[in-house]
Amino acid sequence: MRRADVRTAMGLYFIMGTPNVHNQEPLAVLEAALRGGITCFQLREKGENALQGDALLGFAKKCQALCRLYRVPFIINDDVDLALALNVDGVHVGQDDEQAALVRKRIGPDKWLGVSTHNLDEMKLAEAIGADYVGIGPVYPTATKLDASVVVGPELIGEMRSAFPDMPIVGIGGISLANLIPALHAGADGVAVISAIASAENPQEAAKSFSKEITLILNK
Ligand code: TZP
Ligand code: MG
Repeated sequence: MRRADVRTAMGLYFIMGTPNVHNQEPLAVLEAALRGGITCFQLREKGENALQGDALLGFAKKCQALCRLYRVPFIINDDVDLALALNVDGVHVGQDDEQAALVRKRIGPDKWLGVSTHNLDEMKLAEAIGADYVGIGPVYPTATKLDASVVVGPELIGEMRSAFPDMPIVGIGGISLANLIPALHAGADGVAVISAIASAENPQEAAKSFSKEITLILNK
């Protein structure tokens, strides 16, 4: 790994937990997304009816196996114990989760560490503790994360990019095929989506359409 690989992986970053999938089989949705061309996957098992304990461990292992098959990095949201137990590729934490500096100590220097940021101060701190990438958002209104903070718009991505030219940045929140261009033009290395793929009637086609558009705009 290093920054070039992380930036490439940020291109089309799919995030999913079983509560984000309706009327389909979560693993089938993940495999469809992988076939459609996602470049990174984060297991974010949160909310009502979220899996726990052995059920979560079993599901995470299956996600990991699929990601390996498609050679896509597998990131765990928030759960450092699970990340270490499975020796996954990285951990993503928000501002309310276990302190990023502590997470870095626990996971060591090699696993990717992603941090959600909402302003320049959080970005500075993320950089200082050795984050490999930051998520910036919500770029647009989202119904997926009930406790999401205020909408920052693509403008914040632009500010963060100017201040931190080399930091891998992924925009998140309410991103769809109809509105991803401003986020990319503002300087993001890619977009992270939940519902645009997890709730799509055809997740493979949805991922494929995103992938095409992103490749076109970023020349990836
Ligand atoms: N963090 C900020 S917004 C968000 C998260 C996890 C939810 C993104 O979901 P969607 O469905 O792509 O808006
Ligand atoms: Mg979190």
